[in-house]
Amino acid sequence: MLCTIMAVNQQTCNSLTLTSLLLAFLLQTCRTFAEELNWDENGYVLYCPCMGRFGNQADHFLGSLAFAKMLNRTLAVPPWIVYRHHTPPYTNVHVPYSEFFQLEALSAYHRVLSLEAFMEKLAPKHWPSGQRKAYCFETAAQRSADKKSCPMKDGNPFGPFWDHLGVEFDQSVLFGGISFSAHHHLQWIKKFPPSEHPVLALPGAPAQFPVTEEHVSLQRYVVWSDSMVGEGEKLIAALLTRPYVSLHLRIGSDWQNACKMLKNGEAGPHFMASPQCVGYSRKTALPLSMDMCLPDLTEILRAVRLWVKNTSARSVYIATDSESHSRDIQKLFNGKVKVVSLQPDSAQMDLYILGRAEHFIGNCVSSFSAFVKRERDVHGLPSSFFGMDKPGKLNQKEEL
Ligand SMILES: Nc1nc2c(ncn2[C@@H]2O[C@H](COP(=O)(O)OP(=O)(O)OP(=O)(O)O)[C@@H](O)[C@H]2O)c(=O)[nH]1
Ligand SMILES: *[C@@H]1O[C@H](CO)[C@@H](O)[C@H](O)[C@H]1NC(C)=O
Ligand SMILES: *[C@@H]1O[C@H](CO)[C@@H](O)[C@H](O)[C@H]1NC(C)=O
Repeated sequence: MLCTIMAVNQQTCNSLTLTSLLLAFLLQTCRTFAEELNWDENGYVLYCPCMGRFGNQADHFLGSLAFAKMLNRTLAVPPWIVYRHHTPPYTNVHVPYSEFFQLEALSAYHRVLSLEAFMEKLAPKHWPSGQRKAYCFETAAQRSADKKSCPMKDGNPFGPFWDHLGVEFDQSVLFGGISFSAHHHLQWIKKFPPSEHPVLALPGAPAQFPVTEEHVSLQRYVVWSDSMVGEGEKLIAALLTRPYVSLHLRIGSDWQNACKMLKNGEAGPHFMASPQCVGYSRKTALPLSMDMCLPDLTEILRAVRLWVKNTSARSVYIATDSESHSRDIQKLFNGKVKVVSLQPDSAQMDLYILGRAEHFIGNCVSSFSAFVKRERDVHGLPSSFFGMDKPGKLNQKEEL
Protein backbone atom coordinates (compact mmCIF):
# COMPACT_ATOMS: atom_id res chain seq x y z
CA MET A 1 0.00 0.00 0.00
CA LEU A 2 2.72 2.44 1.04
CA CYS A 3 4.70 1.36 -2.00
CA THR A 4 1.80 2.00 -4.35
CA ILE A 5 1.30 5.51 -3.03
CA MET A 6 4.98 6.25 -3.50
CA ALA A 7 4.98 4.93 -7.03
CA VAL A 8 2.22 7.38 -7.95
CA ASN A 9 3.97 10.22 -6.20
CA GLN A 10 7.18 9.58 -8.04
CA GLN A 11 5.64 10.54 -11.40
CA THR A 12 4.52 13.89 -10.12
CA CYS A 13 7.86 14.69 -8.56
CA ASN A 14 10.19 13.86 -11.43
CA SER A 15 11.47 17.39 -11.84
CA LEU A 16 12.72 17.57 -8.28
CA THR A 17 15.92 15.61 -8.32
CA LEU A 18 16.35 15.40 -4.60
CA THR A 19 12.79 14.21 -4.09
CA SER A 20 13.21 11.67 -6.85
CA LEU A 21 16.34 10.35 -5.31
CA LEU A 22 14.62 10.05 -1.98
CA LEU A 23 11.67 8.29 -3.55
CA ALA A 24 13.92 5.97 -5.48
CA PHE A 25 15.55 5.06 -2.22
CA LEU A 26 12.19 4.48 -0.57
CA LEU A 27 11.01 2.41 -3.52
CA GLN A 28 14.10 0.30 -3.22
CA THR A 29 13.29 -0.21 0.43
CA CYS A 30 9.77 -1.21 -0.55
CA ARG A 31 11.12 -3.73 -3.04
CA THR A 32 13.42 -5.18 -0.42
CA PHE A 33 10.44 -5.65 1.85
CA ALA A 34 8.36 -7.18 -0.92
CA GLU A 35 11.19 -9.59 -1.70
CA GLU A 36 11.31 -10.68 1.89
CA LEU A 37 7.84 -12.02 1.49
CA ASN A 38 8.85 -14.33 -1.32
CA TRP A 39 9.06 -17.88 -0.11
CA ASP A 40 12.56 -18.83 1.04
CA GLU A 41 13.53 -22.20 -0.42
CA ASN A 42 16.03 -22.55 2.40
CA GLY A 43 13.20 -22.73 4.89
CA TYR A 44 12.17 -21.11 8.14
CA VAL A 45 12.64 -21.39 11.88
CA LEU A 46 9.59 -20.72 14.08
CA TYR A 47 9.57 -20.90 17.86
CA CYS A 48 7.69 -19.80 20.93
CA PRO A 49 9.64 -17.60 23.40
CA CYS A 50 7.95 -19.68 26.03
CA MET A 51 10.58 -19.52 28.79
CA GLY A 52 10.73 -16.69 31.26
CA ARG A 53 10.03 -13.03 31.03
CA PHE A 54 11.70 -10.36 28.93
CA GLY A 55 15.33 -10.89 29.94
CA ASN A 56 15.10 -14.63 29.39
CA GLN A 57 13.30 -14.17 26.08
CA ALA A 58 15.95 -11.71 24.91
CA ASP A 59 18.80 -14.10 25.77
CA HIS A 60 16.97 -16.83 23.87
CA PHE A 61 16.34 -14.53 20.96
CA LEU A 62 20.05 -13.96 20.34
CA GLY A 63 20.75 -17.69 20.31
CA SER A 64 17.79 -18.35 18.03
CA LEU A 65 18.97 -15.72 15.59
CA ALA A 66 22.35 -17.46 15.46
CA PHE A 67 20.67 -20.86 15.03
CA ALA A 68 18.62 -19.66 12.06
CA LYS A 69 21.73 -18.20 10.46
CA MET A 70 23.67 -21.41 11.05
CA LEU A 71 20.99 -23.36 9.15
CA ASN A 72 20.61 -20.54 6.62
CA ARG A 73 16.86 -20.50 7.29
CA THR A 74 14.84 -17.31 7.60
CA LEU A 75 13.97 -16.58 11.23
CA ALA A 76 10.29 -15.87 11.81
CA VAL A 77 10.77 -13.42 14.68
CA PRO A 78 8.16 -14.11 17.35
CA PRO A 79 6.29 -11.48 19.33
CA TRP A 80 7.43 -10.91 22.92
CA ILE A 81 5.24 -12.54 25.53
CA VAL A 82 4.37 -9.99 28.20
CA TYR A 83 2.70 -11.32 31.31
CA ARG A 84 0.05 -8.91 32.47
CA HIS A 85 -1.54 -10.79 35.29
CA HIS A 86 -1.98 -7.87 37.65
CA THR A 87 -3.28 -5.28 35.22
CA PRO A 88 -5.84 -5.50 32.42
CA PRO A 89 -6.26 -7.55 30.31
CA TYR A 90 -4.99 -10.03 32.96
CA THR A 91 -3.66 -12.38 30.27
CA ASN A 92 -0.54 -12.73 28.17
CA VAL A 93 -0.01 -9.94 25.70
CA HIS A 94 1.85 -10.75 22.48
CA VAL A 95 3.81 -7.66 21.53
CA PRO A 96 5.23 -7.57 17.97
CA TYR A 97 9.02 -7.45 17.94
CA SER A 98 8.88 -4.18 16.01
CA GLU A 99 7.03 -2.36 18.72
CA PHE A 100 10.20 -2.34 20.82
CA PHE A 101 12.93 -2.89 18.23
CA GLN A 102 13.62 -2.39 14.55
CA LEU A 103 13.00 -5.57 12.61
CA GLU A 104 15.03 -4.17 9.70
CA ALA A 105 18.15 -3.78 11.86
CA LEU A 106 18.30 -7.58 12.21
CA SER A 107 18.64 -7.95 8.46
CA ALA A 108 22.22 -6.70 8.65
CA TYR A 109 22.96 -10.05 10.32
CA HIS A 110 20.48 -12.45 8.77
CA ARG A 111 17.17 -12.86 6.90
CA VAL A 112 14.18 -12.33 9.14
CA LEU A 113 10.51 -11.53 8.96
CA SER A 114 8.01 -11.26 11.75
CA LEU A 115 6.16 -14.41 12.71
CA GLU A 116 2.94 -12.45 12.27
CA ALA A 117 3.89 -11.60 8.66
CA PHE A 118 4.84 -15.23 8.08
CA MET A 119 1.39 -16.31 9.24
CA GLU A 120 -0.43 -13.66 7.29
CA LYS A 121 1.46 -13.64 4.01
CA LEU A 122 3.21 -16.99 3.64
CA ALA A 123 1.48 -19.60 5.75
CA PRO A 124 -1.84 -19.67 3.85
CA LYS A 125 -0.07 -20.89 0.72
CA HIS A 126 3.12 -22.53 1.95
CA TRP A 127 2.31 -23.79 5.45
CA PRO A 128 -1.43 -24.41 5.26
CA SER A 129 -3.38 -25.85 8.15
CA GLY A 130 -3.57 -29.60 7.93
CA GLN A 131 0.14 -29.72 7.08
CA ARG A 132 1.69 -28.10 10.10
CA LYS A 133 4.43 -30.16 11.68
CA ALA A 134 5.86 -29.56 15.10
CA TYR A 135 9.48 -30.49 15.86
CA CYS A 136 10.68 -31.38 19.33
CA PHE A 137 13.01 -33.51 21.42
CA GLU A 138 11.87 -37.09 22.04
CA THR A 139 12.17 -36.31 25.74
CA ALA A 140 9.66 -33.47 25.41
CA ALA A 141 7.20 -35.75 23.60
CA GLN A 142 7.47 -38.25 26.46
CA ARG A 143 5.19 -35.98 28.43
CA SER A 144 2.31 -36.35 25.94
CA ALA A 145 -0.43 -38.99 26.27
CA ASP A 146 0.77 -41.07 23.29
CA LYS A 147 4.42 -40.19 24.02
CA LYS A 148 4.81 -39.21 20.38
CA SER A 149 3.37 -35.71 20.24
CA CYS A 150 5.22 -32.46 20.73
CA PRO A 151 3.74 -30.47 23.60
CA MET A 152 3.33 -27.38 21.45
CA LYS A 153 0.21 -26.01 23.06
CA ASP A 154 0.23 -27.60 26.51
CA GLY A 155 -0.46 -25.03 29.18
CA ASN A 156 0.49 -21.38 29.48
CA PRO A 157 2.17 -19.62 27.67
CA PHE A 158 2.33 -22.33 24.96
CA GLY A 159 -1.38 -22.59 24.15
CA PRO A 160 -2.18 -18.87 24.13
CA PHE A 161 0.90 -18.15 21.99
CA TRP A 162 -0.05 -20.41 19.08
CA ASP A 163 -3.74 -19.58 19.51
CA HIS A 164 -2.82 -15.93 19.10
CA LEU A 165 -1.26 -16.84 15.74
CA GLY A 166 -4.12 -19.16 14.81
CA VAL A 167 -1.96 -22.27 14.65
CA GLU A 168 -2.93 -25.88 15.32
CA PHE A 169 -0.30 -28.56 14.82
CA ASP A 170 -1.16 -31.64 12.80
CA GLN A 171 1.90 -33.85 13.17
CA SER A 172 5.01 -34.23 15.28
CA VAL A 173 8.55 -34.92 14.21
CA LEU A 174 10.82 -36.03 17.03
CA PHE A 175 14.56 -35.80 17.34
CA GLY A 176 17.24 -36.67 19.87
CA GLY A 177 20.99 -36.75 20.35
CA ILE A 178 21.34 -33.31 18.84
CA SER A 179 21.69 -29.85 20.36
CA PHE A 180 21.22 -26.34 19.03
CA SER A 181 24.92 -25.56 19.19
CA ALA A 182 27.27 -25.21 16.24
CA HIS A 183 28.69 -28.70 16.95
CA HIS A 184 25.56 -30.20 15.43
CA HIS A 185 25.33 -27.92 12.44
CA LEU A 186 25.71 -30.69 9.87
CA GLN A 187 23.38 -33.08 11.69
CA TRP A 188 20.59 -30.52 11.51
CA ILE A 189 21.10 -29.97 7.81
CA LYS A 190 21.22 -33.70 7.11
CA LYS A 191 18.27 -34.58 9.31
CA PHE A 192 16.03 -31.73 8.22
CA PRO A 193 16.81 -30.58 4.68
CA PRO A 194 14.57 -27.62 3.83
CA SER A 195 13.22 -29.40 0.76
CA GLU A 196 11.50 -31.93 3.02
CA HIS A 197 11.22 -29.85 6.18
CA PRO A 198 10.65 -26.27 5.08
CA VAL A 199 9.25 -25.00 8.38
CA LEU A 200 10.97 -25.99 11.62
CA ALA A 201 8.39 -25.04 14.25
CA LEU A 202 9.70 -25.56 17.77
CA PRO A 203 8.01 -25.47 21.17
CA GLY A 204 10.79 -23.33 22.66
CA ALA A 205 13.77 -21.29 21.54
CA PRO A 206 16.55 -23.22 19.75
CA ALA A 207 19.03 -21.63 22.11
CA GLN A 208 20.60 -21.80 25.52
CA PHE A 209 19.93 -19.78 28.60
CA PRO A 210 21.88 -17.76 29.47
CA VAL A 211 23.08 -16.64 26.07
CA THR A 212 26.43 -18.19 25.14
CA GLU A 213 29.53 -16.02 25.02
CA GLU A 214 29.81 -16.24 21.24
CA HIS A 215 26.31 -14.80 20.76
CA VAL A 216 26.50 -11.91 23.23
CA SER A 217 27.65 -9.52 20.53
CA LEU A 218 24.52 -10.16 18.43
CA GLN A 219 22.97 -7.60 20.74
CA ARG A 220 24.25 -4.98 18.27
CA TYR A 221 21.47 -5.94 15.88
CA VAL A 222 18.80 -5.38 18.53
CA VAL A 223 18.11 -1.70 17.95
CA TRP A 224 15.37 0.25 19.69
CA SER A 225 12.40 1.28 17.57
CA ASP A 226 11.91 4.94 16.72
CA SER A 227 8.91 5.17 19.01
CA MET A 228 10.87 3.77 21.97
CA VAL A 229 13.74 6.18 21.28
CA GLY A 230 11.33 9.10 20.98
CA GLU A 231 9.48 8.33 24.15
CA GLY A 232 12.62 7.40 26.05
CA GLU A 233 14.53 10.53 25.12
CA LYS A 234 11.54 12.65 26.05
CA LEU A 235 11.43 11.09 29.51
CA ILE A 236 15.18 11.44 30.03
CA ALA A 237 15.07 15.10 29.04
CA ALA A 238 12.10 15.79 31.28
CA LEU A 239 13.16 13.85 34.37
CA LEU A 240 16.93 13.59 34.49
CA THR A 241 19.94 15.86 34.40
CA ARG A 242 23.10 14.50 32.83
CA PRO A 243 25.37 12.99 33.77
CA TYR A 244 23.21 10.34 35.40
CA VAL A 245 23.89 6.97 36.98
CA SER A 246 21.29 4.22 36.46
CA LEU A 247 20.68 1.24 38.72
CA HIS A 248 18.72 -1.95 38.41
CA LEU A 249 17.43 -3.17 41.76
CA ARG A 250 16.37 -6.82 41.41
CA ILE A 251 15.41 -7.34 45.04
CA GLY A 252 11.76 -8.45 45.10
CA SER A 253 10.48 -11.51 46.93
CA ASP A 254 10.88 -13.92 43.99
CA TRP A 255 14.49 -12.81 43.69
CA GLN A 256 15.11 -13.17 47.42
CA ASN A 257 13.95 -16.76 47.08
CA ALA A 258 16.19 -17.37 44.08
CA CYS A 259 19.24 -15.98 45.88
CA LYS A 260 18.58 -18.29 48.82
CA MET A 261 19.86 -21.07 46.61
CA LEU A 262 23.18 -19.30 46.50
CA LYS A 263 23.22 -18.83 50.25
CA ASN A 264 22.39 -22.53 50.80
CA GLY A 265 25.14 -23.61 48.45
CA GLU A 266 22.62 -25.09 45.99
CA ALA A 267 23.94 -22.78 43.29
CA GLY A 268 27.53 -22.28 42.17
CA PRO A 269 29.13 -19.26 40.52
CA HIS A 270 27.22 -20.02 37.33
CA PHE A 271 23.73 -19.05 38.37
CA MET A 272 21.28 -17.69 35.77
CA ALA A 273 22.85 -14.67 34.02
CA SER A 274 25.98 -14.61 36.20
CA PRO A 275 28.49 -15.69 33.51
CA GLN A 276 28.30 -12.07 32.37
CA CYS A 277 30.30 -11.06 35.42
CA VAL A 278 32.06 -14.16 36.77
CA GLY A 279 33.13 -15.28 33.30
CA TYR A 280 31.74 -17.91 30.92
CA SER A 281 34.27 -20.61 31.64
CA ARG A 282 33.27 -22.90 34.48
CA LYS A 283 36.90 -23.61 35.26
CA THR A 284 37.92 -20.03 35.79
CA ALA A 285 34.64 -18.52 37.03
CA LEU A 286 35.05 -16.01 39.86
CA PRO A 287 33.05 -16.59 43.03
CA LEU A 288 29.49 -15.28 43.10
CA SER A 289 28.85 -13.41 46.33
CA MET A 290 25.54 -12.71 48.01
CA ASP A 291 26.01 -8.98 47.31
CA MET A 292 26.11 -9.78 43.63
CA CYS A 293 22.82 -11.66 43.76
CA LEU A 294 20.90 -9.68 46.34
CA PRO A 295 22.60 -6.44 47.37
CA ASP A 296 21.49 -5.11 50.74
CA LEU A 297 20.93 -1.42 51.37
CA THR A 298 24.51 -0.93 52.56
CA GLU A 299 25.91 -2.34 49.32
CA ILE A 300 23.40 -0.40 47.22
CA LEU A 301 24.38 2.88 48.89
CA ARG A 302 28.10 2.08 48.67
CA ALA A 303 27.96 1.40 44.94
CA VAL A 304 25.75 4.39 44.17
CA ARG A 305 28.03 6.73 46.12
CA LEU A 306 31.09 5.40 44.32
CA TRP A 307 29.72 5.82 40.80
CA VAL A 308 27.92 9.10 41.39
CA LYS A 309 31.24 10.46 42.55
CA ASN A 310 33.15 8.83 39.71
CA THR A 311 30.92 10.34 37.02
CA SER A 312 30.07 13.59 38.85
CA ALA A 313 26.48 12.57 38.32
CA ARG A 314 23.72 15.09 38.84
CA SER A 315 20.94 12.54 38.90
CA VAL A 316 20.27 8.88 39.58
CA TYR A 317 17.70 6.70 37.81
CA ILE A 318 16.39 3.67 39.66
CA ALA A 319 14.64 0.76 37.94
CA THR A 320 13.26 -1.76 40.38
CA ASP A 321 11.15 -4.88 40.61
CA SER A 322 9.87 -3.78 44.02
CA GLU A 323 11.01 -0.87 46.20
CA SER A 324 13.30 1.87 44.93
CA HIS A 325 15.10 2.97 48.13
CA SER A 326 14.97 6.43 46.58
CA ARG A 327 14.69 8.21 49.94
CA ASP A 328 17.81 6.59 51.31
CA ILE A 329 19.67 7.36 48.11
CA GLN A 330 18.49 10.95 48.16
CA LYS A 331 19.66 11.32 51.75
CA LEU A 332 23.08 10.02 50.78
CA PHE A 333 23.67 13.15 48.71
CA ASN A 334 21.85 15.63 50.95
CA GLY A 335 19.39 16.32 48.16
CA LYS A 336 22.16 17.53 45.79
CA VAL A 337 21.54 14.72 43.35
CA LYS A 338 18.14 14.25 41.78
CA VAL A 339 16.82 10.74 42.35
CA VAL A 340 14.18 9.41 39.98
CA SER A 341 12.28 6.15 39.90
CA LEU A 342 9.62 6.09 37.24
CA GLN A 343 8.32 2.55 37.73
CA PRO A 344 6.81 2.61 34.25
CA ASP A 345 4.14 0.28 32.97
CA SER A 346 6.54 -1.02 30.38
CA ALA A 347 9.67 -2.81 31.54
CA GLN A 348 11.22 -1.87 28.19
CA MET A 349 11.09 1.83 29.06
CA ASP A 350 13.15 1.07 32.18
CA LEU A 351 15.60 -0.85 29.99
CA TYR A 352 15.89 2.06 27.60
CA ILE A 353 16.61 4.62 30.31
CA LEU A 354 19.06 2.28 32.09
CA GLY A 355 20.89 1.83 28.81
CA ARG A 356 21.44 5.54 28.17
CA ALA A 357 23.05 6.52 31.49
CA GLU A 358 26.66 7.68 31.88
CA HIS A 359 27.14 4.69 34.20
CA PHE A 360 24.98 1.63 34.90
CA ILE A 361 25.02 -0.53 38.03
CA GLY A 362 23.27 -3.82 37.38
CA ASN A 363 22.51 -7.14 39.02
CA CYS A 364 24.95 -9.76 37.77
CA VAL A 365 22.52 -12.67 38.13
CA SER A 366 19.60 -10.99 36.37
CA SER A 367 19.02 -11.38 32.65
CA PHE A 368 17.11 -8.10 32.78
CA SER A 369 20.35 -6.39 33.83
CA ALA A 370 22.23 -8.46 31.25
CA PHE A 371 20.22 -6.92 28.44
CA VAL A 372 21.32 -3.45 29.54
CA LYS A 373 24.95 -4.51 30.03
CA ARG A 374 25.16 -6.03 26.54
CA GLU A 375 23.60 -3.00 24.93
CA ARG A 376 25.95 -0.63 26.75
CA ASP A 377 28.95 -2.73 25.74
CA VAL A 378 27.89 -2.37 22.12
CA HIS A 379 27.99 1.41 22.53
CA GLY A 380 31.14 1.48 24.64
CA LEU A 381 29.31 2.73 27.75
CA PRO A 382 30.58 1.65 31.19
CA SER A 383 28.72 -0.72 33.53
CA SER A 384 29.39 -2.35 36.86
CA PHE A 385 27.48 -4.71 39.14
CA PHE A 386 26.52 -4.60 42.76
CA GLY A 387 29.26 -6.47 44.59
CA MET A 388 31.60 -6.11 41.62
CA ASP A 389 32.80 -2.67 40.60
CA LYS A 390 34.98 -3.94 37.80
CA PRO A 391 33.25 -6.74 35.91
CA GLY A 392 35.47 -9.76 35.56
CA LYS A 393 37.75 -8.64 38.37
CA LEU A 394 37.31 -9.66 41.94
CA ASN A 395 36.85 -7.18 44.78
CA GLN A 396 38.70 -4.35 43.17
CA LYS A 397 36.78 -1.66 44.89
CA GLU A 398 37.60 1.78 43.64
CA GLU A 399 39.38 4.08 46.01
CA LEU A 400 37.91 7.51 45.54
N1 LIG B 1 9.85 -2.34 34.98
C1 LIG B 1 10.72 -3.16 35.57
N2 LIG B 1 10.49 -4.47 35.58
C2 LIG B 1 11.39 -5.28 36.17
C3 LIG B 1 12.55 -4.78 36.78
N3 LIG B 1 13.25 -5.83 37.27
C4 LIG B 1 12.56 -6.92 36.96
N4 LIG B 1 11.43 -6.61 36.30
C5 LIG B 1 10.40 -7.51 35.80
O1 LIG B 1 10.77 -8.82 36.17
C6 LIG B 1 11.12 -9.58 35.02
C7 LIG B 1 12.35 -10.41 35.36
O2 LIG B 1 12.48 -11.44 34.48
P1 LIG B 1 13.60 -11.49 33.35
O3 LIG B 1 13.53 -10.25 32.53
O4 LIG B 1 13.49 -12.75 32.60
O5 LIG B 1 14.96 -11.38 34.10
P2 LIG B 1 15.61 -12.03 35.40
O6 LIG B 1 15.94 -10.84 36.25
O7 LIG B 1 16.72 -12.90 34.97
O8 LIG B 1 14.54 -12.79 36.18
P3 LIG B 1 13.82 -14.21 36.15
O9 LIG B 1 13.10 -14.37 34.86
O10 LIG B 1 12.90 -14.12 37.30
O11 LIG B 1 14.90 -15.21 36.28
C8 LIG B 1 11.36 -8.58 33.92
O12 LIG B 1 11.13 -9.07 32.64
C9 LIG B 1 10.41 -7.47 34.27
O13 LIG B 1 9.13 -7.78 33.80
C10 LIG B 1 12.75 -3.37 36.78
O14 LIG B 1 13.74 -2.85 37.29
N5 LIG B 1 11.82 -2.61 36.16
C1 LIG C 1 21.26 -19.07 2.03
O1 LIG C 1 19.93 -18.82 1.66
C2 LIG C 1 19.76 -17.78 0.73
C3 LIG C 1 18.28 -17.51 0.54
O2 LIG C 1 17.56 -18.67 0.34
C4 LIG C 1 20.46 -18.16 -0.56
O3 LIG C 1 20.32 -17.12 -1.51
C5 LIG C 1 21.93 -18.43 -0.27
O4 LIG C 1 22.56 -18.89 -1.45
C6 LIG C 1 22.08 -19.47 0.83
N1 LIG C 1 23.47 -19.56 1.20
C7 LIG C 1 24.10 -20.72 1.28
C8 LIG C 1 25.53 -20.67 1.71
O5 LIG C 1 23.56 -21.79 1.03
C1 LIG D 1 35.99 6.35 37.16
O1 LIG D 1 36.15 4.97 37.05
C2 LIG D 1 36.87 4.55 35.91
C3 LIG D 1 36.78 3.05 35.79
O2 LIG D 1 37.16 2.43 36.99
C4 LIG D 1 38.29 5.08 36.04
O3 LIG D 1 39.06 4.68 34.93
C5 LIG D 1 38.25 6.59 36.12
O4 LIG D 1 39.51 7.08 36.33
C6 LIG D 1 37.32 7.05 37.25
N1 LIG D 1 37.13 8.49 37.14
C7 LIG D 1 37.17 9.31 38.19
C8 LIG D 1 36.95 10.76 37.91
O5 LIG D 1 37.33 8.90 39.32
